[in-house]
Amino acid sequence: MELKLNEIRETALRLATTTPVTDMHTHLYSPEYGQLLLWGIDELLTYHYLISESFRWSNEDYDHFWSMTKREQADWIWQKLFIDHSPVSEAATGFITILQRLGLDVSSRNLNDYRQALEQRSVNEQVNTVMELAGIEKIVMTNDPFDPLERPIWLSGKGKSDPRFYAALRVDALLNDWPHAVKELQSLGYEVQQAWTEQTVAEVRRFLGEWIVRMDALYLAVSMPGDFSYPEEDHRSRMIDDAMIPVCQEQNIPFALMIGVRRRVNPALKLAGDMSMLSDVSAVEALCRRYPNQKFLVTMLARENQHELTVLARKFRNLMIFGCWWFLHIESMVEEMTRFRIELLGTSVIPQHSDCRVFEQLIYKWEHSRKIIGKVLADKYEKLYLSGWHVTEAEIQRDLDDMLNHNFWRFLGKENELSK
Ligand code: RAT
Ligand code: ZN
Repeated sequence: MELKLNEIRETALRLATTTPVTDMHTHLYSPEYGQLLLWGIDELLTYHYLISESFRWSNEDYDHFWSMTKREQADWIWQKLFIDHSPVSEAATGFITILQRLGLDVSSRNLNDYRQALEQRSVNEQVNTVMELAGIEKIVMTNDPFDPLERPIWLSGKGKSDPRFYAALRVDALLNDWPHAVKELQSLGYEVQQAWTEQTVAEVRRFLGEWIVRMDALYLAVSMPGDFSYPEEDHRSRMIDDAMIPVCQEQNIPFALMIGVRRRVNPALKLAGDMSMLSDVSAVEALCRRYPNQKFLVTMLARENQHELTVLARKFRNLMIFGCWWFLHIESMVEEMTRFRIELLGTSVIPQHSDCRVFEQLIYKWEHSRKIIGKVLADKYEKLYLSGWHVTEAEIQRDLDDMLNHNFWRFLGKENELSK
């Protein structure tokens, strides 16, 4: 049934906040992964986004901070960002959204009460509650065979025991730290060497193929610095051309590139010390042109790259842009990016991924973004209505299903996963 003008906004917002989501890039794990699955108040407060914000209010020695227990660090961050100042940043407001949605009394400001309330829950219970509250149906993890905590789980065959969780094979070291990758590959029994020999290429391919199969990985993923350039006479281009693309094609999976990070500009902040960096969109252009049958999932970290990248997606159907990544995952940027992506590409984008590291973050990251996506769509449907094009609720649902769920699986050629 066609919607009336005064029903459009309410319908778009309601459906945007309830449509089931596939979260196609996270750092979350299923409960089988034990300590790798982070959840609870202290993990939430020590999220690296909040760590870097807290240091702006303190001369605390970095090493002293890192020597504190997790609970002490959480107390310290709570004091700085929630008590001494108002929690108005995206990550701080997000923590408040989580408390509220979990039914905790935000106005009490009693951190120990919040801790106790969550500590009474089991991890399985919390995973179910959060997925239900956030409306998340499927979660794609980030999986690294070089991680000594993660590898044994895969080798014991338990890596993919929860059907709601999917794997993505992360290959940063192969592209960005080859000497380290060589050591890791050798220790796993692959006969590689520093020099790019035929045998090394064959062994890298064997490694990638075996781990894609073992993980049933949905895609190959890497984060790249902004100065990533392609094609070049360098290790990265050889690795991509000789090993990664051939294996992706054999296995029929996309290659995901997250471009524009400058790692550890302040090493003392550890994970919180990474910076964003302007990137060269023409590297992606060259890849899409050279490999028209290879699918690329791409996101970039600099705001300045977003428009050009969106235009590029108009030129290459093998390019799917996704998410508002990391420092762009703030309300003003999500709104700006969602609006011009829809204006340039219609609904043929994946507007958001969460990048969550702590399980309850799914609640705020998706709630904040869903509202913006609903608002931007409502503006467009209202405009259409005034021109005489009247959308139905079913059509709005179809559009949101595409953006929040189906586009990803369709791009992968795995629509069958949608009925699981
Ligand atoms: O968003 C983040 O938490 C970053 O630290 C990175 O993990 C980034 O998302 C990445 O996947 O490299
Ligand atoms: Zn990430």
